[in-house]
Amino acid sequence: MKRVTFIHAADLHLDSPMVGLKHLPQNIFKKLRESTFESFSKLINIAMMKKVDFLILAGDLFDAEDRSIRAQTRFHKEMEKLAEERIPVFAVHGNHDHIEGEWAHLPMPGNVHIFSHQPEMLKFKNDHLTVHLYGFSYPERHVHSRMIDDYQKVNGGDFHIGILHGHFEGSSNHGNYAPFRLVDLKEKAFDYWALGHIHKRAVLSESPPIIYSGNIQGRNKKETGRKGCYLVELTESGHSYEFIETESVIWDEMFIDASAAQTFHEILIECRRAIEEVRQEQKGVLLKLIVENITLTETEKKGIENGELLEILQDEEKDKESFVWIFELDFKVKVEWNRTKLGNESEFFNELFKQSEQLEYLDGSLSTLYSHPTARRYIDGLSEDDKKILAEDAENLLMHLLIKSEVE
Ligand SMILES: [Mn+2]
Repeated sequence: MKRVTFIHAADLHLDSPMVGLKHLPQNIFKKLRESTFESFSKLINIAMMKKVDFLILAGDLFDAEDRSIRAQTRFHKEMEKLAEERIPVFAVHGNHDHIEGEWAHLPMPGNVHIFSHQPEMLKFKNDHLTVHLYGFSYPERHVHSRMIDDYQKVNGGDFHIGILHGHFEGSSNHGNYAPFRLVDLKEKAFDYWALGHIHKRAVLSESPPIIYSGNIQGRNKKETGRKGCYLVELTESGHSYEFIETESVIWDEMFIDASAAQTFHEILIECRRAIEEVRQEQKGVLLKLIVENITLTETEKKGIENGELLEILQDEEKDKESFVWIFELDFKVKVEWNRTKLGNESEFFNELFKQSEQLEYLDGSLSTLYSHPTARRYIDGLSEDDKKILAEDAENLLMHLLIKSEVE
């Protein structure tokens, strides 16, 4: 039976600078700075261990248009490992590493096949079968046209695989590049679609598999959870795929319910328990910890408010190899209020609750930020859920301040 196996990965963003994280302890920052390379090495090891027929990289191999020499050298080395095992690589460039960028060109090893800037078909061949792979590389950063329309199936292959670095229409506001709809991909009647661009992995379709593999390493607090690649097998009778982790540092978020804790010490113990729960062997974890429903007395609470709790927890982790570093500690004191009662009693609260339910005013408040020429290049738009959370947080913050000042 004809059978082909391959690894699908995307959005390596090699040598991501990890902006704004330099304040971390040196060993943690170093691990983070190396993390894109480390996860890439893991990916290559998986490809070799599984003895796949080839590797697909669906764009954004490098983080920036200037492709650091360091990133290119490391990329080259990993590719040579695959060359020794006779594993070819099929890759496209995405919006982050488009062909026009200004960079010192290091030649690609012979086993790496890069698609040109018009959709084209490249062949993989062995003694038993032929696979047709289709793709294109970004000639420049902004490709807004529907490149999918130029993908043409070429008969004669045993399997057909599409590679596309682009935006799934309707999914988010995330850079609307080379947009496509699901029906566009399905119409092509390929056996697999290897997608790149969106960093959160997603299976858009089961049959044929249409998959965003996500990035191989999270690069900021928004890119939480497990990161990796897909190991795929296609046969004449069907297909299977499996997600495999590659990340070396995990970004995570955790909530602790502190309503039962009566002392500072009990909260500290709860935090330590949470830390052990997320700790990963051989990996680092960057954790946002949210301690909710705090009911401590003012004296017991002081150590949380003045930063001592965070300091203790960080101090315990800073020299560990498999660290859990809390980069943000939020705490919420349990304050209860009756919305209906307060609203009826006072016009002020009535107005406040009404405002916090109207999300439209947020657009106005944020418009300066979103129209700022530099800022807008780096930030995504807010979803309805994001807005709701923002409004709720604002209401909570206000209520805490108001109720606190009433008590004092
Ligand atoms: Mn990307």
